[in-house]
Amino acid sequence: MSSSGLAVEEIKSLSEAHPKPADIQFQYGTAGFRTLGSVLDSVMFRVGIIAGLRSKKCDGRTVGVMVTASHNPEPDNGVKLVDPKGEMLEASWESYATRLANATTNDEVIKTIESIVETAKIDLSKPAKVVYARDTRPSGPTLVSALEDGFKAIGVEPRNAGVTTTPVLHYLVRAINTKGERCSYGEDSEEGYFSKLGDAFKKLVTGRPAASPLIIDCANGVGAPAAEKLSELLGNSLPIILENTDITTKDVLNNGCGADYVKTSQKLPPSLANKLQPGQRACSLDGDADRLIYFYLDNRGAFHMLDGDKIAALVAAFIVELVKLAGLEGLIKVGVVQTAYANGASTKYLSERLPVKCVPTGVKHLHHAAERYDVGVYFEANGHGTVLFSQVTMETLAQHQPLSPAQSRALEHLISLTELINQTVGDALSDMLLVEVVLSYKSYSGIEWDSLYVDLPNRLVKVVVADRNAFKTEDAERRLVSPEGLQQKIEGLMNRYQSGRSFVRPSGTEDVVRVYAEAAIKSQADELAFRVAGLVYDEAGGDPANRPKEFL
Ligand code: 16G
Ligand code: MG
Repeated sequence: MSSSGLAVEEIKSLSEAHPKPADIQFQYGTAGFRTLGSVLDSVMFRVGIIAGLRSKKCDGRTVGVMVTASHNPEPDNGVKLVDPKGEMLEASWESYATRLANATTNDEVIKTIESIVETAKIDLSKPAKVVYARDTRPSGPTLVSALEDGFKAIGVEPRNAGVTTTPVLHYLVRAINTKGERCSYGEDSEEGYFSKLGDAFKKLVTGRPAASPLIIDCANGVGAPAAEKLSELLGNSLPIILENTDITTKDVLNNGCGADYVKTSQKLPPSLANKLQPGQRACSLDGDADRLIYFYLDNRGAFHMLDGDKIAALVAAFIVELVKLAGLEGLIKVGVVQTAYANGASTKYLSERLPVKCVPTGVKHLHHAAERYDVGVYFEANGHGTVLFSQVTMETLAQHQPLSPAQSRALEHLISLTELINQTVGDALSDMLLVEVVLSYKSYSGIEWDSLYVDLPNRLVKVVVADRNAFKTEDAERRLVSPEGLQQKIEGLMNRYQSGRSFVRPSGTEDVVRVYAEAAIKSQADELAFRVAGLVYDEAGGDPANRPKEFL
């Protein structure tokens, strides 16, 4: 042990085994570190150290580490940290993680750790506890051992949660840290998670007519074993048919299936073509089961998608109704948080009924904004979201004296919803149960749910540019401030289309600029998107010889 309190020699010798690739710069972005699994070894080792430091900083409370690349292709992998309440890592620590990941030599690794310890005022004598898990990617086991070396280097008491979903890991972190407390989040095990969800669901659907079978597309990922456990527990209370459950064959993960495939291609996963009956409900999870998209085929076999916006509309309206029925109107205010990607029709539908806030893309922005409501419903259009009940709301629910059996029932339902919903993070399985509860209460099929409002046709286009950082936005990413003058040009185009809306933002996860456009008719939405993409390409100095031919 050196005078700084670090086991310098031990860190150095372990670090030796996990050298940083010379030519790669890593960045802790909106979803943590994420790139090809084959280049992430040194990052994992160093994230193990950062996790230990974070736990020490949090007075020895348990933090979480999830090894996953979510909906990305199978060769990718990634890692993200979870703070003690089960939330995403505090933003200021993202830069510490980035700095340590990019230290070039062993000496620099030590120096960077020392500098983080000093800047963040970390007491190294505190204990460090970390719970960690991985998804089903083949690169997972090796990367996890690098992570474990990092734990060893900084003296972490590790707890391996094995192969599980991202939301389960978030749940575990919160459950471990609230164990034995009045605000205990539940039993700190995967079984505890499933029984919490399952019990709440069964309570909510008791006495309701039996549901017809729901198909779950598990993206050939970690959602498959998880959904299977859930399905066993639910028994007849929700008949489930699992599809895309192959977690051993190479290259099938997220390939032609899963929530991202459905949302981006706006198509049925081909593997479901002969399985999904007209009118039957189906949903897709992503590769780590924190995103959910529903869909169905109508009587003519046409595909209809029910995305995060539709989930938000369904759920928010239901909670507002229960709050009224429970006699809590005025005491509990429900609000919704969306991003610029929310379909204009959903924003219109929701704003006519309750307060709606728009924030920049990325779960942490939505989560924090939702915390400001008594009940905050947040969803990204891509299917990531949840509902947060504030501490005051939880107390209001616990203390409220209902004046009638109807009020009492509504109150019980609200309390069960707080158990059913994973309030730490968006959770595909928990959200799926939530949707199923509302559909059951409203006696809605997918068709009735879909008809709450009609989506404006929309189009998403990627533009590869030399420097995406040249694109800067304001007003929750709805307007560009740089490159100068481009926003005016975009608005000039938008105004030419009925219900036209378009915005441009640099991606936080890929080296591209994204263009979103919507308009009253599909061909116009496409045209607007490709025109704006063309403007962006030219403005960013794109080579005319390589200009994609669809850009107008
Ligand atoms: C990340 C975000 C997701 C966001 C997406 C946008 C988290 C956990 N995930 O996956 O919320 O929708 O990035 O990607 O925050 P983009 O910046 O490439 O468009
Ligand atoms: Mg995911």
